[in-house]
Amino acid sequence: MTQHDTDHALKTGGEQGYLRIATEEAFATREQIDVYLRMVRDGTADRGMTSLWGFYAQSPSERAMQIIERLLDLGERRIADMDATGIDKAILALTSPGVQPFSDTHEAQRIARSANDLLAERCAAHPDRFIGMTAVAPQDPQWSAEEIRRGAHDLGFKGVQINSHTQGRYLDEPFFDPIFRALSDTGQPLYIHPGTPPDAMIGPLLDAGLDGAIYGFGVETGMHLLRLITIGIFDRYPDLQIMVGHMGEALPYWLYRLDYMHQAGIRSARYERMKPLKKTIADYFRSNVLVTCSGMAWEPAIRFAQQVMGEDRVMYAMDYPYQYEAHEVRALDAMELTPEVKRQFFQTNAERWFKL
Ligand code: 1DF
Ligand code: MN
Repeated sequence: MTQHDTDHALKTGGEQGYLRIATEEAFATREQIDVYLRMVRDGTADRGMTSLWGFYAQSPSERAMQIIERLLDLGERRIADMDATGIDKAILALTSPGVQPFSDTHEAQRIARSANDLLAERCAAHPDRFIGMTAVAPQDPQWSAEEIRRGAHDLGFKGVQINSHTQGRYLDEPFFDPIFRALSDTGQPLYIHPGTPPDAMIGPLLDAGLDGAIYGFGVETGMHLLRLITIGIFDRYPDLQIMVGHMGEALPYWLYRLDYMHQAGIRSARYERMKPLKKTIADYFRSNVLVTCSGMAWEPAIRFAQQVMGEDRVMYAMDYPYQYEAHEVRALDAMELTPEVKRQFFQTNAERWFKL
């Protein structure tokens, strides 16, 4: 294979010098989608869920129908799709927003728990292809902490995914601390996956069609990570690793300005919440943040993040089934990186940070 070959066959097995481990891969359960539909129809869904799941769960379009079908499969269909695009292993999580919008906390717990049980069973059936992340119901942090421990100790999961805000609340509130305590105790990474912005934020995004994966996901999730960094989450939990997709939700590109203005804000004591931290924001990105290229199969962005964060902190993700594109895998195979860095990107960084 030459460096610029972009029509090569995609095979699993590592003959190109690395396995491909995809780190932001989604599945759904029927009961989860049924609750989304119920909420959209009875008017209890927020505006973001009405936009996102009103579309995927009801649209007769080819995109929506295929995505629902693929989300619900944790067996042969998914493995065939992985084989066809050369994906050796998928790190799987309950699709966004998980159970986080459910107003009935017991229903949220029941559906998260049964999704975790199902995922564990499917991972055990395909141990060399599937790896799981625990789904939680942050509206009950203590229950979530116990589920994180069950995921790590009993179910064999390797991380925890939270789909950004929970009914408009952000993880920097002390209310959610039991979740960070459990992550710290189990040594597991937290993947903050996007969800649609809460009603307080979505207005001018939604009316322009910018609320979802095109842009609203990224700005809301990037803000969530910044809320955590600026409250000092990594001073409190120095070993915590937080992963974000979509090339860091644009934050690597912003690091210079973030640090300049953060420091100016601290010096002038403009905001009570904005306290001095042990490190700069850019330094936390080099010690506690990991990014994946989900949805952003774009060499310049990948190389930039490698440059500012380190080559050990940028990982491959496909975002199946939302971005199931063989040509993107080929384009990434053809990136002008040394064989060692390409292996880090596709394989060994994921092995290291998920402790596979
Ligand atoms: C979409 C994209 C939906 C991503 C997702 O989960 C998702 C989409 C509901 O295109 O609507 O995970 N994504 O991560 O880019
Ligand atoms: Mn995703």
